[in-house]
Amino acid sequence: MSVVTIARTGEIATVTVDNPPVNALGQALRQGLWDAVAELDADPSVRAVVLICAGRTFIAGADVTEFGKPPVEPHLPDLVARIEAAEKPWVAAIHGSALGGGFEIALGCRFRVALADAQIGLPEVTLGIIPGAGGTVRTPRLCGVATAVEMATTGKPLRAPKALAAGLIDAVIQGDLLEGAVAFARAAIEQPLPLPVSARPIETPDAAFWLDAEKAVAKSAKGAAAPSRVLASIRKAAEAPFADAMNFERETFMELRGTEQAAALRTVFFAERAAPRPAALRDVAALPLKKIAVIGGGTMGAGIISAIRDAGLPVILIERDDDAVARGLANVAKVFDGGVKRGKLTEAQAQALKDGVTGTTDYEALADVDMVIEAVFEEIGVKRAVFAQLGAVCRADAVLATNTSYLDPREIAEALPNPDRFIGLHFFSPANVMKLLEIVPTPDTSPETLATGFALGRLLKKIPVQSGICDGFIGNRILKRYRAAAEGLVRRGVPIARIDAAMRGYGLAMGPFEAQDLGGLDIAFLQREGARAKGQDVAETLGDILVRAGRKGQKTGGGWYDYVAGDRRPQVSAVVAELLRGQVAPETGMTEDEIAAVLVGEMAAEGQAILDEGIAASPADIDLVKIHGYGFPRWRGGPMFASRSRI
Ligand code: 3H9
Repeated sequence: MSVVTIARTGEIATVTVDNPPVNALGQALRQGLWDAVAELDADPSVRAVVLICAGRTFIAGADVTEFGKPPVEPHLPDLVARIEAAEKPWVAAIHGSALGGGFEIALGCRFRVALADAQIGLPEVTLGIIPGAGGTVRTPRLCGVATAVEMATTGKPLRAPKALAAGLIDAVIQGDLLEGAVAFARAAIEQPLPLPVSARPIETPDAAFWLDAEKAVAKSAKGAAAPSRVLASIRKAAEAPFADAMNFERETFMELRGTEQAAALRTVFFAERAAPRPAALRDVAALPLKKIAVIGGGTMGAGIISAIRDAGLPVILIERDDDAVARGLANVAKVFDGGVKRGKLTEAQAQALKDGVTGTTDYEALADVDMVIEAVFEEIGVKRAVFAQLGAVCRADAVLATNTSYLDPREIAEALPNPDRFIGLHFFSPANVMKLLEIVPTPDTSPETLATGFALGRLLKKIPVQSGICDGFIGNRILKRYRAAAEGLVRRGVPIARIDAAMRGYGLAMGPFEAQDLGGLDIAFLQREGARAKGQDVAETLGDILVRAGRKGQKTGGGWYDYVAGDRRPQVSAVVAELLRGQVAPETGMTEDEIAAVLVGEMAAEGQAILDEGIAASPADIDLVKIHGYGFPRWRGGPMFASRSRI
């Protein structure tokens, strides 16, 4: 079947694109559109053309799977120019998303109309590239340079009403898109036509504007190359003739397409889309999820409840007494009130989200829930007691999940009569924000229960990654090795502050020591102490020395660094130097690049061990864990990708 079909309603022709799943602009589609322009130009009965798409979306962009291969004709910039130069005006009728090359096609059309919930955007920077078919050159001619810079440097799409206000589209269609677009086209051909977008004027901001924009982009890009390159391309559009700017854009696009960063971001793009639907579970039906309960309303429980409410499901919160219920509900309310403060929610929306949470101490309330997620204190006895009660009151098919981060789920499930519906679901704090969800089945977990864990991940718009059982699962196990390696460098004489600076320079938001000061050194310390108490041979760490001296991080006024009250900026600590004296070699001259190479190499080595043991299914899964749970820079592709391509 052809990916492009043409129909005629009187003097308006309709070109329909049907190239599932997202109408990406592969070669066949580009050729089909090219031929359609020629055919309709040659048809004297046609006065205007509506371009519309079948399926869930308008053209979602270039076909990313083609990026690793040599470009094949017709090239996208030529196709956009061909549509723009068509003898009949084309009207892009947008539903779903018009992104990247899809939006560039729409920019070649004389008019753009869209359904109210459609979105348009230039997400190329999220793939390590810039638009390559006029996106940076035509967009500012419609909406002005500032809006174009915002769109193209962040990659964030705009909804149709905002796009209309910005001048990027000509109308928002209510009701049937095709009917509305045909009516729009009929009216438009009775008026003088506007200029093609390429022929419209563009403003030229002064040097100060570009300086500010460059500073802002350098700050937010944190090492990613594409945002500053897309800015340069828009500047060229503002300062050079159209054709020169198009050449500049194309050259930049072609250069970036072949870079390591683009390859990394493409790999992550496809891994993120594959993760929620593992091949092994393709034929396994998940159990329906209509009502979920969470045990424990602390920070983690409240975050999980908020995430479930955001997905529209009612939640029951169970706590051990009325005061704890009240505190838990207040923790949830704080999350939604924060949304109001940040302008993300109206008061009414926040209230509706809060109203969907029922707090109680009565386990009998769980008789009809489909899933329970336990998020109580990380202590085996406490957790077992919870599951003993759940086993007694819940439906036999209800999925029972623990949010443990370090305990062995098999030991928690020992109290359960039918452990096939038991699973580990490890959320990351704040659970309503962090994308990662580690899914940890036990040997007893049924395929349906596992599939339901993934279904929850999809429902909550998380990145679910399956992990086998080991100390810390995938993410915290690698974190432990990373921190130990960072301490190893300190022992070898590398200053703490230089290690943190190296990892920030690498693209993480924080280095390993600053991060520990923020989260608290005591949690890991207590785990080590627990293991020691059980007779395990756990060597004394530098962190142990600090905790024993009362330095647990920012909350105690100091950890690896000192902190002045009310100021979160770390200050190099003479006290720490004194405490660690004798443990630390004289200062060595390791560069920041060398430091990052060592630490990322250690992460990758632990990742390889995790793969070898069958704890993770693929290097891509490990990379998703580090990117979405631990702030590893996305454009580096994750530690496994980065070490394969030798950082
Ligand atoms: C570009 O356009 C460059 C140009 O400026 C210049 C060129 C010269 N290509 O996300 P979903 C697949 S750069 C190939 O789950 P949703 C995806 O892998 C591009 N495949 O759907 C998945 O496959 P599978 C700029 C693609 O409904 C399936 O489609 N455009 C592409 O949740 C469904 O995807 C973008 O960056 C693609 N471009 O969301 C847009 N896109 O079923 C990227 C998706 O085998 N796409 N697939 O796992 C999106 O943001 C979302 O897919 C979209 C739909 C919002 C459209």
